[in-house]
Order: sequence, then structure tokens, then C-alpha cells
Amino acid sequence: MMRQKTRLILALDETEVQKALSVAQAVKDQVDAIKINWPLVLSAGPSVITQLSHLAPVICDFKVADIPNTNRLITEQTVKRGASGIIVQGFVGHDSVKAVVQAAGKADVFVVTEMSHPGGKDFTAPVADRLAMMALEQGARGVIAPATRPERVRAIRKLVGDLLILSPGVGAQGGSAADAIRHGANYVIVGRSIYEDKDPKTAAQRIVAEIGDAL
Ligand code: O7M
Repeated sequence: MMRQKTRLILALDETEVQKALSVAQAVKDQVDAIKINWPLVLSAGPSVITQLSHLAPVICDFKVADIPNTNRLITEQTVKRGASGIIVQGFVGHDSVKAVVQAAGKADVFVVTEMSHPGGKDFTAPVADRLAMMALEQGARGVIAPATRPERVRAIRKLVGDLLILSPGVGAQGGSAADAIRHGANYVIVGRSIYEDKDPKTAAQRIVAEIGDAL
């Protein structure tokens, strides 16, 4: 179960392992979860999942996108390492998402809808509403929707009811944390604006304050 204290999720895409760990240590009380992706896992090894899980809940953003059996195997290995959440692509279809939900057990599953970068409009945006509905139908805990297009966060909120919305694209990609929250996101995901700052803790505190004002 996601904690919901600050509504900030750190995207820890720092590949220098010692720096990544020191950023995690510095901001662990400012974030509700730490999201890790291939850059850090490939650099530090999968044991980093377990290591970070001692500091904060870890969401593995592996954007799992395979047939149901392979999705299940990936999810089992991820959860076994101590992940509290896992992120899956929805475009592979309902059975692939269902396999992740079934294998995740108590861990939360989040389905990517429309992606935040300009290319996200090419293929994901036109089917984002259907992806969101499918996430709901398959028992996911939430969806990912772009802070770079807050009006899309609002549209997806209308479709998914009480599902959690996690919104990346704040700061480095041009989105605003306050806008994402005001348009219906439960959490914002922030990477470079925190881990590339010379004072990650203060950077995180600033975003937490901005979220607090927007609630
Ligand atoms: O704040 P940034 O731009 O440095 O990092 C954003 C993080 O969010 C980074 O880890 C991306 O992989 C992720 N992300 C997006 O930027 N856009 C998306 O549409 C989806 C994600 C994501 O987290 O998907 C689960």
C-alpha cells in the first residue's frame, strides 16, 4: 500500500551508484516512494532494489511489456527483491497486464497510459483512454499520466475513478507539480530536478511545499 504523506516520488535515474544511494538517503523522508528504472538497476545490479527498500518503498519502473508468462516471471523476480510496486506497459494487452497483477501479490501495479515526452503523442496518446480503462478493469492500483499535459491528467482522472494517478514530467520536462496535482494526480514523479540538484534534499522540500499548496 502506497504511503501518502508528501505525494512526491523520486525517480532515481542516477547511474553513479554511490551518488544514487546518497541522494536516496538525503531525501527518504521527503518522498513517499523511490522509483527506479533500468539505468540504476543495470549500473548497480538488482540488489539495489532490496537495498533501497530499507530506506523507502521502491517502485520498479521496468515498463514491463511482454507476453503474460514473461511478464509473470519478471514480476515475481522484482517482488522477491523487495519492490512495493511495479510499472507495466498497457499496449501489450489485457492478459499481459493481468499476469502482472496476479503475480504482484501485495505489490502495487501501475499501467502507463500516455507518455510525457513529445513522441508520447505518436502512438500512446491516441489510445491512452483505453489503456486507462483497461488498467481499471484488470485490477491495477493506478496509472501513469503526463504532467507535461495536465489536461490529459484531468481527462484520465474522470475515467479511472479512485485509481491512483502518478504523474511524471515535472521540472526537466517542463511540467509543474502543482498543475499535475490540481488536475487530479495523487503523486508526482520527479527525477533530474532532485538528483541533479547540488542540494537534493532542499530541492525535494521545495517540490513537497509546492504540492502542499496545490492540495
Ligand atoms: O524528472 P525526470 O524527467 O528526470 O524523470 C522522469 C521519470 O519519469 C523518468 O524516470 C522517466 O522514465 C519516467 N517517466 C516519464 O518521464 N514519462 C512517462 O511518460 C512515464 C514515466 C514513468 O515513470 O513511467 C512509469
